[in-house]
Amino acid sequence: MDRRSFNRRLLAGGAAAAAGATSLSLAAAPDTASATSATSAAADIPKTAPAGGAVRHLKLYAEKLADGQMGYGLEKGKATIPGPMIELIEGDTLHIEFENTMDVPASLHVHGVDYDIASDGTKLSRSHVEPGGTRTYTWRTHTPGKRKDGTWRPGSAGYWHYHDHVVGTDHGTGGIRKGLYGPVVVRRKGDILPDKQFTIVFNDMTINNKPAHQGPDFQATVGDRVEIVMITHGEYYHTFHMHGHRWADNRTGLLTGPDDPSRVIDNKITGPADSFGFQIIAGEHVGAGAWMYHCHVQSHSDMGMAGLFLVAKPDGTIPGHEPHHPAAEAEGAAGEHVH
Ligand SMILES: [Cu+2]
Repeated sequence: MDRRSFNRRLLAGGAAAAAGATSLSLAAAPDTASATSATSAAADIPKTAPAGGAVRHLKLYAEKLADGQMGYGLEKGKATIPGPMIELIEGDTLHIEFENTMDVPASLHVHGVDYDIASDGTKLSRSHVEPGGTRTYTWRTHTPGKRKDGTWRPGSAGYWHYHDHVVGTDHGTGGIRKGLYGPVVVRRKGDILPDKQFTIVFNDMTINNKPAHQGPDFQATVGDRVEIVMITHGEYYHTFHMHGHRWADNRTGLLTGPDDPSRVIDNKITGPADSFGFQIIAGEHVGAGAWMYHCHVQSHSDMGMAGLFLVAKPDGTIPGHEPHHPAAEAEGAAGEHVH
């Protein structure tokens, strides 16, 4: 799928229930359609997140996949690994009607946002879901502000994630290992919105539960504002490295000005259940190409924890790149969220 149809798809997929939609994006909020309607590249003024405060609803399924793995999906039969991107703005509330279509108990547990103990998604709090069952989980978010005692209360904005907490063990070790995880992005009013989003999960020695040495690969066009959401799960510590692109090690990955003290990096250590995200301009100062991203623990990259960030010229070509796995690449090109 090329960049234009991707953007149209995001728009067309405004309602999570729309056929084929596998992400809950900001476009889902009726009053924010204009915020994501542009097919603009970074040369134009970037669109920003509107104010939050919406109450939203989502249906989410846990499913067994044909290969024995497990995934979350917005429609029956459409589960993916990672699960769908769930995007909110500080102040939003999200009710998720979660259906467990599998033959083992499962749940939905989230990091970073606010929830009552009834939405904890653990057996301990009896907030899991038996096979064939349904449960509504409610996630709330808030803006930053001052507490009555004068101290600062952080807002919910950040790059977070959700996962099963029940399959295999009471900590969801089996569910996470098999693919029951996904990204959550909570934005602050005024945050810059990306043209494209990709989720990269280092899960044990895999990336997105794919076989070693098989990506996943992601595709963009020079100038696209690309958002990477990076999550780690499993048993190991990793270092996430991207070739040719750098970001700021802060909440958004962006600098706010010339005096912003955030450190600019291209490599970050990350351990189980960590998550972070950032935006880059594809090919900025470096041009089109098959830019590698990988775990920089040497034995891990040697064992196949590597993929490609394919940055195409406006005419669609990627200099020097010959696809090794055309099928896998097509999937990567579409992104994990827009199948
Ligand atoms: Cu590693």
